[in-house]
Amino acid sequence: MARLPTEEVPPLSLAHGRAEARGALDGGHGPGAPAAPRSGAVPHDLRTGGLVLPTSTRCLVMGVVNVTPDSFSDGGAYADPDTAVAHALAIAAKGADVIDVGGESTRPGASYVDLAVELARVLPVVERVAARTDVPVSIDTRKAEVARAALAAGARLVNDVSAGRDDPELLAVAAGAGVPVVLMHMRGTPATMQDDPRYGDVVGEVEAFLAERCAAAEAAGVARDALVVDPGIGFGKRDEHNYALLAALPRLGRLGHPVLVGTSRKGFIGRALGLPMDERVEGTAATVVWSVERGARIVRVHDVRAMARVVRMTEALMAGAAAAGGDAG
Ligand code: HH2
Repeated sequence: MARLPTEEVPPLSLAHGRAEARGALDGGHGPGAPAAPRSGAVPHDLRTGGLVLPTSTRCLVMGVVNVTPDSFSDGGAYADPDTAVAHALAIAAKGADVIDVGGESTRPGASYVDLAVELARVLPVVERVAARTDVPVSIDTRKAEVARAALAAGARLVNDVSAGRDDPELLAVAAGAGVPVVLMHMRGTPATMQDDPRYGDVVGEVEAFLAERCAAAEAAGVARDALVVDPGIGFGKRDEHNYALLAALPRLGRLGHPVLVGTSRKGFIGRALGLPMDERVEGTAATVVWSVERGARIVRVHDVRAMARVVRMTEALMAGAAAAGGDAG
């Protein structure tokens, strides 16, 4: 049984933003509109199905819905479709700008999920969530067939951790539907990616990879202003690689596309703090502040209410600093 009936979910309008996300409940943002990120690069907005996702002006919150038995932080919690739908609607009400539905764990060591299994996991959830909220649904998949079916069921973005390499047809599917695509860097596959990852120059290699995958997506017909890039925190990286990439977000922003950052609850936070999965919310918050300040335009998170507030407060600080003329020290 769904835990959250439709009536409890407020009507949402992306173009105008939600009351809480816009600060309307407490009198607004304070110092004014969010400041441009430190990189100085202003990424484009994302458009999908008549909606504008305002990535040129603020950092969006992508909330995670894992319809899987084995995801690294919440495996099994939302494997039942009713529970997954209720969770998706709940995170929409808590401030998610995008709801990312996935049916295949990409945790280190995870094995491939059959097409039929993945379809059976995600489709009923995408269909029901898309019918019950205006918050756009993104489909987190490496398979063209899953993307195609999810888009037909109402999804409005595609999030591919393989950046169109596992199934090149996926880019053509996104192009045909005219939807934004997240292209993420990963070394190898989830099954092998943490086997002794090494780079000569991790930032340069990830940057070159993302530029090449953007070109491949454009060659497949995806519009330039539909592309989102993601350094793939934890995907074939040691801690030192994750830290280097997080430090280099302004440089990745200069690729000219919104940068998505997914640090939520990941292992490097646990190792830095010596804390288990269920105690990483503060560590995640620190990475979200860091990422927003360095130009991330989408953060992919599990703890949506808390991280939506962290994003808004960080943007208020940035706008306040800009209004005060920058560094006061
Ligand atoms: N991280 C995960 C899954 N999908 N997509 C993007 N674009 N960026 C990420 O960093 C990213 C992602 C891993 O998190 P989660 O979905 O919670 O775990 P699992 O893959 O085990 O389902």
